[in-house]
Amino acid sequence: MAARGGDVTVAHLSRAEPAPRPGVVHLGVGAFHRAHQAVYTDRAMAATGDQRWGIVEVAPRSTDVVAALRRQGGLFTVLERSGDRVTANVVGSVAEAWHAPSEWDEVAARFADPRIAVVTLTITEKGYLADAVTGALLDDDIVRADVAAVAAGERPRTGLGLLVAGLRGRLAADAGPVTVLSCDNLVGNGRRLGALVGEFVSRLPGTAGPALAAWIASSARFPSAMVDRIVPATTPTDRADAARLVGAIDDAVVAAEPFTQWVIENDFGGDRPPWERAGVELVADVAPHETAKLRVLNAAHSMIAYLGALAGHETIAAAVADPAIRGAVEALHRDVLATVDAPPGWDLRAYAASVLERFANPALGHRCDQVAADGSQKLPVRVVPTILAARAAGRPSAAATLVVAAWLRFVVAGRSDDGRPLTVDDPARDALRAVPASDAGRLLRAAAVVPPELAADDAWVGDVTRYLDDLARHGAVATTAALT
Ligand code: CS2
Repeated sequence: MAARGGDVTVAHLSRAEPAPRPGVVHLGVGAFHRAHQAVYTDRAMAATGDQRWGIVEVAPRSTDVVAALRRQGGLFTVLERSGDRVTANVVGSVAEAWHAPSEWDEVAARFADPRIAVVTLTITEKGYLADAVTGALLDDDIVRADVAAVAAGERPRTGLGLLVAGLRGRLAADAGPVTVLSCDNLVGNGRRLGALVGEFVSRLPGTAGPALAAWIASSARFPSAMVDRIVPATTPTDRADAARLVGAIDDAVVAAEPFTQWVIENDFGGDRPPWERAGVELVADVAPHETAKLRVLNAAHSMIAYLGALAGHETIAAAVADPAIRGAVEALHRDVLATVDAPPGWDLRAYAASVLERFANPALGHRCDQVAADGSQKLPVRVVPTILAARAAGRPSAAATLVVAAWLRFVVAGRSDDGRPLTVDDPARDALRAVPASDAGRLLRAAAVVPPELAADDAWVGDVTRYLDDLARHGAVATTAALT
């Protein structure tokens, strides 16, 4: 397809060389995946000439990106934005793209293909179908329907269901060992995914469950990983910049910050892409990296998103330039640094400072409401552990507590302090809005983001109540004064 751009006719990005051979299946074709794992895999293949690691993209729901990638022979552009500099790189690691709901047979065949050695996932926190506090697999209609679908050999609907069905097909085809690599922001993401797959499999009726469980125990690995790159949602400006810099229309373009990091626990079931040649760190234990990243970077991101949105800032960069919000983040970082161990070779103070610098990148245009989405899934992983660690050590955690209150205020009020409506996208929204807005105890029980012992701690709930009251009366900026 061609379109007129100014006086030149511009065509879609298209591939002249053959696509790499499929070696990786990826579930969840979002912007983050394209700017992160797909780039590392592209670089690893370019650095080594080993073309066996093409990515088979599987979209559990949306069709747009699948259609765009197909149209473009799998190619897409990653823009790097920093200050007023923007550069463009075309990424060639995508071999195929499939839409699971309408093309399940093709997807199942890829899982059962012996050339596939690794399955990666970016299905977001809520895609794990786990209770955010206990980590256990949910027992709701969605999970029950998917367990029944896998048992009947039919197409599952969730990412987790697709994975289990794929593993079952792999066992049936005797396609060999596989590594399942979670790339979502959860602590112990691989271990948790392995446990959730195990719970899912144990609910399969008859002998299917034990047989699959035994095969998974012998042939599948679930290493944990820390992933990091800020990748905002794509905008029309990104498409225009890609057209200008690459000279082609790109409907799958993504824009990211220059920084990128991937630390993977070195525990693979079989072969794998030569990712270390592209800058991936392979370590024996990734837990310290995950913990530090989630509590320093992601927790601060959430704080900035909620306080920023309430204070009327559209973007993370604008919010972190507000001295009141920056001061609150520095207070949060003091709480975090007092309770977190540095990963080997890291200087946590320098890390915290570098994170603030990355957030300040004005070229990203990262919207507060994007980071604010799904707080009920994110806070238990990134913010609540700091409150619990501080409590266990007899230390205060006012800043982390304020994040919980700001999230509640954001979801329940749905308006900025000057009355403008906010985009609130959170699975707990309706449950929270059914409870009186100032009743912290009931709100916390309605959303289950903190463990029961914290929700029953009157002193802590009293702190949340006071912050909620201050946020409602005086607004986000004035409330941060209590921290500094
Ligand atoms: C963000 C993350 O949206 C969010 O919740 O905190 O997506 C963040 O940008 C990445 O984890 C950075 O690696």
